[in-house]
Parts: sequence; C-alpha cells; structure tokens
Amino acid sequence: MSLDAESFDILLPTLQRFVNERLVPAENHLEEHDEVPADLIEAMKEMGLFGLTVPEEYGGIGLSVSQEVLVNYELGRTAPAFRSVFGTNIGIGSQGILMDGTPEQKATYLPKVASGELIMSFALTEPDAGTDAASLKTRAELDGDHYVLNGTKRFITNAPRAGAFTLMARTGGPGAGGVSSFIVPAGSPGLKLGKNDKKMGQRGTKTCDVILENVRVPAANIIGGVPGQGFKTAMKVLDRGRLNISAVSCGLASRILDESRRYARDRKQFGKAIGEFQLIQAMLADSQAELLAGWSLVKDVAQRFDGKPAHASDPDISMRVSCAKLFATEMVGRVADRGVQIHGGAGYINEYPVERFYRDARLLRLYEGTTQVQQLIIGRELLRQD
Ligand code: COS
Repeated sequence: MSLDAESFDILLPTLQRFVNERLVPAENHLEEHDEVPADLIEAMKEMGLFGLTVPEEYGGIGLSVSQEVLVNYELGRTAPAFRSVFGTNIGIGSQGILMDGTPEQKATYLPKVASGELIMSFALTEPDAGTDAASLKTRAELDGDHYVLNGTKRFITNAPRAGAFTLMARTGGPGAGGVSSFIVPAGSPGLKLGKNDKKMGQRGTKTCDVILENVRVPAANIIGGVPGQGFKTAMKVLDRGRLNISAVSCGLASRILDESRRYARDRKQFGKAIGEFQLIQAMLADSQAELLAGWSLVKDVAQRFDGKPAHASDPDISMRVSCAKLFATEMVGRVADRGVQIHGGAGYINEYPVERFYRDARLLRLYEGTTQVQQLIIGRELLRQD
C-alpha cells in the first residue's frame, strides 16, 4: 500500500506549507490555551490528514510506512499537540482494526476514521500495567453475546476527543495469551472519563483515565473476532507507532537545530555572533550529526517495514524499530538540551520555542514504550538470533 509518487510529491510540500504557515504561528496560542483551535482541526480534516494511513478502498490516502515517516518528520517540526489531534486516529487508535480486524470491522469503522468523523484512541496502559502491559487487569467477562468490561485505563491520549477506543482487556487467564483487543464506543453506558492529566509539556494534547464499570460490548467487537489475540495486535500496532514517534523525534530535532542556528547567528557576545565560537559550533555539529544518523536509521527501518508482508510481524523488524525509537528519542532529548544551552538564559524562558520543545521532547522517551523497553526488545532479539 502506498500513495502514487506524483500525488505524494504534491502532498508533502502542501503539508510543509501548512506546518510553516498555519501550525508554527499557532504554537504560542496552543501553549497558552492548551487547545488546538477548531479552524485548524477543520483544515486538517479537509487536507485528509485523518485518513493518511487508511487504505484508499476505505476512503483514506493509504500512505506506505516510508511515506508516513516523511509526513511525521514534517509534523515533528512543530508542537506535537497538532499531530496528536489525528495521530492516534491514523496510528495506534485505528491500526489494530486495519491490521487484524474482520472485513466487517474494517468496512464499518475505517471510512469514518478516514473522514475524521470518528476519532479513535488506543487504551492499553493501566494504573498497575505500564511497561508490563501483559499484566493488565481490566476484565472482560462473557455474558451471552456480549462482554462486560470492568477496569481503568490510564494516560489515554485523545480519550476526551475519542468516539471509540481500541481497548485491551482480559478475556482469558494470566499473561499475554489472555488479552483481547476490543472496539469500545466512547458513548457506551458505564464508560467514564477521568479529569484531564496536567502534563509537563505537550500542551494541547488531551490525556485522561478511561474508567469502565460494567460496560457491555458485543462479542463481535473483538478485533479479528478471536479472543486471546489482543496482546499481539497491540504489539504490532506499537511497532508502527514507535517508528512514527522516531520520525517525529527527528523532525523536532531539526526544528530545534534550526532555532539554535538562528539564535547562534543573531546573538552577539564579546563583540561577535556566538555562532563564531567553536564551542557553540561543536554543539550544533553534534546535534546535526546525531540528527542525520537518527533520520537515516528511521528511513531504513521504514523501507524494511514496507518490504515485509503487510500486517505480518517480524521480530527482526520489531528489533530495528526499537533501535530507531531508542536512538531518535534519546537523540532529540540531547538536541533539545543543547538547544537550551545555546540559547543560554533565554532558553529557559518561554519567549523562545526551545523552552517548550525541551519539555515536549521529554515524553518521547516514555510513551509507546520507554527507552528501557526498547533496550529489552533489542537485547532479547539479539540473543535469540543466530
Ligand atoms: N508483534 C507481534 N507479536 C509480538 C510482538 C510484536 N512486535 N511482540 C511480542 N509479540 C508476541 C510474542 O511473540 C508472544 O507471543 P507467543 O506467546 O505466541 O510466543 C507474545 O506477544 C508475548 O510477548 P512477550 O513474551 O515478549 O511479552 P512480555 O510480557 O515479555 O512483554 C514487552 C514484552 C515488555 C516488550 C511489552 O510488554 C511492551 O512492549 N511493553 C511496553 C508497552 C508500551 O509500549 N506501552 C505504551 C502504551 S501506548 S502509549
């Protein structure tokens, strides 16, 4: 699946212009009001951003993974909250249906996802099951042709905007094999949202608890129709999601580097631009080298992803995705830190974007699997391979 090259060559510059002309100028508003303006959300819908990864047969644009990382790089060049409006929709929120859903589930949900009519969100994490996702406790008990769900999901991105959740719950015994993925409509009786989390950064993104009290969901809403496959679906979804976070990290690093270069040229000390000092050049150089290394890795993994059979899992590619997530998210942390350092005291006040990018970047190393989870996946796979 991919968009034809000619159409993609139009889409990418259009998106670049949208980021530069509409999103970047709205960053301060976003930071101040903790809200993405409604007119920008409408513009995103019109551009088809809600359907980027949904196949054309379901009304989407059908980007390949290699194309998707290029798009995410551009979106990474501005505040992450803008991408978050549709990011879970085309990403972790709906990919489970796309990868493992029945034909009926795809036909019912994907066209609404593609048009932006339905926002989907991914609900895996729980108060006592973060990194150890397979230990999740939310129960789904069979009652006739329905399941009854009870439990709490935590830090669920886009939950306040969601019309439905891809939600993992336990239908069987302990461990990964007892987990199923459900499509749970947000309006289901017994489903409540907690209050919005107050985060360190990424203002404008909405996360909260999703609380399930005797929520009845048709058994037909198990993704793929077969219980016990939900953990694998979640891991496959996260493989693609993690690569996208890596691309966003590279985009954000490039923006921070641009801000730092500009400041180094403008700011004068000791009678000359600080960029003329070699210690400043060294910081810029380290950031540039690390950014190029990270971005090359992301593009390489994306190509391999496109090369494997669609929606099949491949432990070697999962391992490479984890390498990309580990390197790119740690890299942008270092680039953001140098960005603040180059700005000196000015980097610590909110007049310059590097101050908020420093806070925004911190989450990239945590969500969709911490750096330590990526190390675990890489280490295990290396020991498994011949
Ligand atoms: N694709 C397909 N299947 C996968 C997979 C992948 N990427 N990763 C694991 N699986 C399968 C395994 O093959 C195994 O199947 P079998 O039982 O048939 O052998 C099953 O899933 C369980 O895998 P594993 O034994 O590796 O599970 P663990 O409990 O050891 O968990 C980690 C592994 C820690 C890597 C996993 O729980 C994880 O990624 N945790 C972080 C969760 C996360 O990212 N949360 C963020 C939430 S979204 S913001």
